Amino acid sequence: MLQKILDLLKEVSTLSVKSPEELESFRLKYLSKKGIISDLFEDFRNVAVSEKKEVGQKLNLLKKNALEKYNSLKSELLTTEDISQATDLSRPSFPFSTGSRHPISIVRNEIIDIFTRIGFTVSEGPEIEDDDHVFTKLNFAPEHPARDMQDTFYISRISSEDSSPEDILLRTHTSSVQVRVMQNQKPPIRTISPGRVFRNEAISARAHCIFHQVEGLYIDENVSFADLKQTLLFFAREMFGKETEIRLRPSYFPFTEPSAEMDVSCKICGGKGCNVCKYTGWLEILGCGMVHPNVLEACNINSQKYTGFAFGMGIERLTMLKYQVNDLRLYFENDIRFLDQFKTAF
Ligand code: 2NM
Repeated sequence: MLQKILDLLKEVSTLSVKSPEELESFRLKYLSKKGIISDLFEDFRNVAVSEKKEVGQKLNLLKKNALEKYNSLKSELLTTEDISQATDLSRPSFPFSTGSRHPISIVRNEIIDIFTRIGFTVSEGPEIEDDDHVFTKLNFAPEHPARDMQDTFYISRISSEDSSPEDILLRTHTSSVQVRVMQNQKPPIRTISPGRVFRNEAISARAHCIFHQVEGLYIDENVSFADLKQTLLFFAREMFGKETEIRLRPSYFPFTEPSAEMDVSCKICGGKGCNVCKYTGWLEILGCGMVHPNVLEACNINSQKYTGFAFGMGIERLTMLKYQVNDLRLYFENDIRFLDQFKTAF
């Protein structure tokens, strides 16, 4: 019996299987209730007392080795099976969730993309500014209401009576970036400045104290109002579709003369009138005009030699028109249920 066990030990250690069926026959042959090892334990009763110790040890060893062999053959089989049939190695390792861009970023990138295609660069500047760059150089009169504490967030204010060049504040528009560009670059200048701006307003569905703007500036010799019109028509058609019409209405801004507000034909109803355009067929999207000579001179640009146009638009407003999400607060709350809906955009 001892010899039989020793032979079996050798047999078990060299065995291998190629299929689940072979593995099952291995189990039945050695490890089942009617298997070889079980039989040997039956026979063990009849072993002479003097041999019991040695035979017992070897028999236990055989049982242990056979079990270990079974388990290792089983896991070997599972891995080879997985790789050869069950696993597509090109699949992602597990289901994962991709992030999404914020709708404001999507629309800002779209605006940047359109203007960079026609030669505009992108300029950035500080969010914390001084009175000079936000108001004075942009031809805002000392008593202009926009300078009021009710409209502007002041960080430090030297005098509450008059504006002082040392007043430090959060920019209320990104025109301040363009003042810096005009001071530091020579015409021709073609640039847009996207960025956050801050106004001291009560938060509601239609107003927020932080929002995003893109302002544009084009300065060269002989830049005319016709150039402004064609540039903005191009922009409107790229942004809203090639059938889009524009309309300019006279307006007023301190930094431009003449000034205008631009409407685009309503894409939702095709100009027939609907809820979105308040039954007018038109949507206001930006302000624009010819840069005021006072602004050019304040930034050391010769207003006899150079002219320019500028425009400014609110990104939130364009995003609302594009996605029909009409509560501004949704853009600032970063609720995953809101953001998730922009996954297919980029
Ligand atoms: C607007 C409307 C009209 C504007 C003006 C300038 C600058 F710096 F050149 F004077 N930048 N942006 C401008 C003009 C902005 O926003 C409604």
